[in-house]
Amino acid sequence: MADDWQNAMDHAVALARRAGEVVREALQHDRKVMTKSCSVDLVTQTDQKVETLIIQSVKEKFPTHRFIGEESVAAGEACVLTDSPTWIIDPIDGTTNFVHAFPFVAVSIGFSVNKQMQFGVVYSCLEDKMYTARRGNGAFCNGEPLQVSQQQDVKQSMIATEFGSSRDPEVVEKIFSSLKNILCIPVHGVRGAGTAAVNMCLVASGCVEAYYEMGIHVWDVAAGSLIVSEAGGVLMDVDGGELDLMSRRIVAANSRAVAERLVAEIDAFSPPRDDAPPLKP
Ligand code: LIP
Repeated sequence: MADDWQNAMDHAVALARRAGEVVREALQHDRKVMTKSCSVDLVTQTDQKVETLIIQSVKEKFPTHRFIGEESVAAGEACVLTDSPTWIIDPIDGTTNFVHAFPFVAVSIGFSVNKQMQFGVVYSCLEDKMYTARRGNGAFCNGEPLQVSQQQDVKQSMIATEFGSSRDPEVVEKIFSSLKNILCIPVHGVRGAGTAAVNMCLVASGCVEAYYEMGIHVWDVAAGSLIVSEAGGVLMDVDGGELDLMSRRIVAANSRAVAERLVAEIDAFSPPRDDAPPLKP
């Protein structure tokens, strides 16, 4: 069975590279933008094209596997994680960046079995950085091993986060109060690449000590979560409990000390879960 997962991972890496070519090409002349849940929740034809490319290819090679894909869920498919081998796909993580040609855009492919991530692939396609992790085998960027930062003092740390795509004033209030609390610890700085997947790879690479966000989705963080833990990092919920990939909340850090210090400052809220049953019309 182990070899099967390695085959699947090799296929994921090849697909992420092919998807990256499509994204780079589209960036030159095909950024027609549409909206999803609200006017700032963007999608493009390229998101849909790349997701279809990945899912069709995986279906041919691994016909029994299941999928959770950002655009398939937006089109009405269920977002349920079962024990079956499941590909969790964000065809373009950083769609807003893509629309504005802000140069951080990633293809994110996670693979879970028995609700446990087995491998994660994040291709930051404009930087040509291929981040990979296989459970128990470490994390890599373009084949070079990754290691989280050894900094234990949050006051010497750089933190990554995002503002997300909700403009609900209560949500924005909590995002800003968390940000203010964390800035004023004080930390060295706060950054955001505009993609959850790349932010998590920056934690794995030791460039930032931690990343937190409320409002992300399972496809944004599934692959990155394994890349962080295989690089020696820790994952938890924003309340300090165990990470639940469907809860739309995450802290990914180099150490428990830094993660728990951030948790103490986060003004938490609970967005509707990714696996919540659809609202009745
Ligand atoms: C986006 C992220 C971004 C985050 C948004 C959103 P998309 O993903 O990765 O960093 O702030 O909440 O989920 O929509 O570009 O795949």
